[in-house]
Amino acid sequence: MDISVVTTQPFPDQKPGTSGLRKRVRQFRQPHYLENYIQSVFDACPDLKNGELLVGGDGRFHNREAIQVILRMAAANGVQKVAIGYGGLLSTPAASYLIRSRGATGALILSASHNPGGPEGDFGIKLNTANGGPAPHSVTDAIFEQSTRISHYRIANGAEHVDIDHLHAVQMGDMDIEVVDPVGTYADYMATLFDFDRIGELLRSDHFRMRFDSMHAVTGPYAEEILINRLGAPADTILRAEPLADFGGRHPDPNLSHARELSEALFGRDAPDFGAASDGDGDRNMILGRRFFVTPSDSLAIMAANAHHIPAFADGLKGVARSMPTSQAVDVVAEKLALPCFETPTGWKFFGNLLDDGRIRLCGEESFGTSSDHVREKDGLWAVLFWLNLLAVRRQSVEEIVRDHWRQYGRHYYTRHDYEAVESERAEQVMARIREQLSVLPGQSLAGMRVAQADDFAYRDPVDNSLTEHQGLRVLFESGARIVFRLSGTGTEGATLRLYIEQHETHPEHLDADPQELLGPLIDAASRLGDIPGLTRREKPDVIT
Ligand code: VG1
Ligand code: CO
Repeated sequence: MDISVVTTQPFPDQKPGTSGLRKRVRQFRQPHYLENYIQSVFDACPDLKNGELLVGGDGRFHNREAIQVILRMAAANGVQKVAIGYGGLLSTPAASYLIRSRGATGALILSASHNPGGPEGDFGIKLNTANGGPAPHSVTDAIFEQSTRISHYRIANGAEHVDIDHLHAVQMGDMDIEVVDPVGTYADYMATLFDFDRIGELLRSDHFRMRFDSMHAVTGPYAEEILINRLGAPADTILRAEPLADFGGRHPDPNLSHARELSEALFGRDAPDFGAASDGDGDRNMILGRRFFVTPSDSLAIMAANAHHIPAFADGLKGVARSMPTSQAVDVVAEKLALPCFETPTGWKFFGNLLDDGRIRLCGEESFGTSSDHVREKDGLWAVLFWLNLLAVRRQSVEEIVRDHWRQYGRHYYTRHDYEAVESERAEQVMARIREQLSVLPGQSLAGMRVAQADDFAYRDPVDNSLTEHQGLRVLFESGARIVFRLSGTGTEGATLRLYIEQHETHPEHLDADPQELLGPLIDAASRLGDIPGLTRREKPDVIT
């Protein structure tokens, strides 16, 4: 095999964010850009070479080209074996499962998750390590460090284009390449976690209908295999099943505005009983009942309270965790069940140690992410199957289950307001304005509530003792209400300011309010605190979830 050692210059912007390196497609297509990053990964993580490395993506534009480059670089860097998802497709949760079940060294997942795709859209690379989870901070820092002083990369010359559309095995120099089918393996695994007999009965019965929106992203083949082929749901259950390189021109982001057809169906006449959607790479989930939206934070709490109904949790939960901005609904359940409950920074990588150490079995984020110790990623279809299993066992509607939960634990009114593509300097000014006030806020009254504590969230990992600082600014009220401000780490243009607001209501007559209305005073207080309209020049947020 003929190997080139190509001279290159560092790019200053290859710092991975909350979930991998995410940039515009056009940035990724600059000469040497992808190559520099991949070489930095191999240099910073030499262990990836000593075994099988998984490669695949959510099918977005540039996926196939990037896979061919990665194969040639892997061969030139002495990787023993690369396993590729059939057609170049590999969902993030399936990648996590395959790493664990095949004993792989890690995975390169080519995805910018819920960000739009296409030539004008985004591309991204996530690195998962041998435990199946996203690379921890220490690793992503080392990759970034390497990317700032890279001078050469290695790539195989003249290697043939590898056929990734057939299940077969080939060689590139000394490196083995195998194209694998992740779908069947993942479906088999799901069947061990849930009661497929009962879910199948529900899906085949005349009095239950569901819709699952694959958003033309990676979950289409998985949903078809599991929901239709194995569980017997009718064919019209799945919307937008075919993975497309531009996701049909839309954001593969499972929320009420981007999953428009699904929300129209679920909120329209003759609505189905259950609706769900996942994102580009299959790790997120949105859960809907008939004319009813389940907040991701509530979904996590309800899962915790009902885990005993699910075969996988027959032995109990051990503990639970949520990311800091996620509502405290799960904390209340954990307290009642006398389970430890951990609060981690945003991003799945922070759950890894807790899961590996057996301290928790269930965890989630407000951003439509929930999962368990069955993998080391959030898992969209897993969450859908959890809800289906629950509906099959409890024989109640989604709305009844949620309302029951509120009656028992109170309702955590919750909203997230996103100000997208704000000029970075202005977003920093908002954060600085709030940071300045942290020390004087305790004792003050905002929106008629007394502030108990205000801080810049830092997390001490209880397993490896590492400290992660500056993970969001929190204003905590004596009532338990919270305001949180954070800057996103997944955007590709300017900065995205996220404002998270939460208030717990337990009075039986206060369980039915409109969240935007009930939280109005806190939202106004937060907006004033950061002088958001003045500093960002935005009248209102771009996205409200
Ligand atoms: C967002 C979410 C975070 C999630 C991350 C990756 O990050 O808020 O909860 O883990 O996306 O999700 P940020 O930094 O933009 O707030 V995915 O589906 O991209 O892997
Ligand atoms: Co995702």
